[in-house]
Amino acid sequence: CNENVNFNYTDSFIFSSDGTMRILVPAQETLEEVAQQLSWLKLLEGGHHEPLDCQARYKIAIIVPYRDRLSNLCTFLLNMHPFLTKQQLDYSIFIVEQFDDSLFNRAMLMNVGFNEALKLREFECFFFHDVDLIPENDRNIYSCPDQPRHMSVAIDKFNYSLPYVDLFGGVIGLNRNHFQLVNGFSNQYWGWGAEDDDMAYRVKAHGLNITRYAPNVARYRMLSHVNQESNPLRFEILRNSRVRFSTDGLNSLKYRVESLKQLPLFTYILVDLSGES
Ligand code: NGS
Repeated sequence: CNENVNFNYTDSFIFSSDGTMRILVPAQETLEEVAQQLSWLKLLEGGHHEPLDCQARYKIAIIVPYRDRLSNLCTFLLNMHPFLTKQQLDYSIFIVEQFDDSLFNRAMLMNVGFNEALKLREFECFFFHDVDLIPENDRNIYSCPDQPRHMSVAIDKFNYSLPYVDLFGGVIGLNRNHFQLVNGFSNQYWGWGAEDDDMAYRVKAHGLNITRYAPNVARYRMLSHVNQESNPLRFEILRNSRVRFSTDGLNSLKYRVESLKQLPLFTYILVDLSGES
């Protein structure tokens, strides 16, 4: 398939000719309402879509770590499905929700999403995606990256400029081999912060490069939300992260799936992380 063709059913009310997208707002913040608003896309079970008239190059999994942000989730789904469908991708969206009461472990949830997605299908590329980031330009192509790609380069919250050169948070894309090569994310970061910096270190330590699209394309809006509780230990854990790359990650991941469901707009994985520390 050619990525990013014009829709036959061009929704010019969403996409303008210069690539800028108008961000859609759910009529009501319920999943049923969003599914209704997206019924024209003819999504398949589990939030899956593939082009009808051509073969997509890769099978792509969008992995979203999640807890208690229904409002953000509704807006995310309402905007991401038309955006990804327009790019003629073969993709599925996975929402990975933390079940236990421990501090949010974003990195571990993404490791779980990777593991569980691969049990369902041979995905070749993975986009690890915060639920509060909405792309604003449809030339920001979610194709399989040759090198790890930082997608959310220019966010409105940061005046559309990169806060620091090694930032590797928000939205990133890696192919399966590279994610396995770096042993996935660390499982050690409970609470907000530094797990993405740890991943940037992993990528570099394995001789890979972080790539980016131009900031006028890789633009995102950040939705409003209550901030996660931060991790006071993060600087300490990050300081000696290197010694743990090979022992802390996909190969030490422990969790229990409480529920796995193919819902109309996404595959839902509810997971208990509390067995791991
Ligand atoms: C850094 C954090 C990163 C975080 C980035 C942007 O300070 O994990 O800010 O955060 N690193 C440490 O705390 C060591 S943001 O404002 O986008 O939430 O991703």
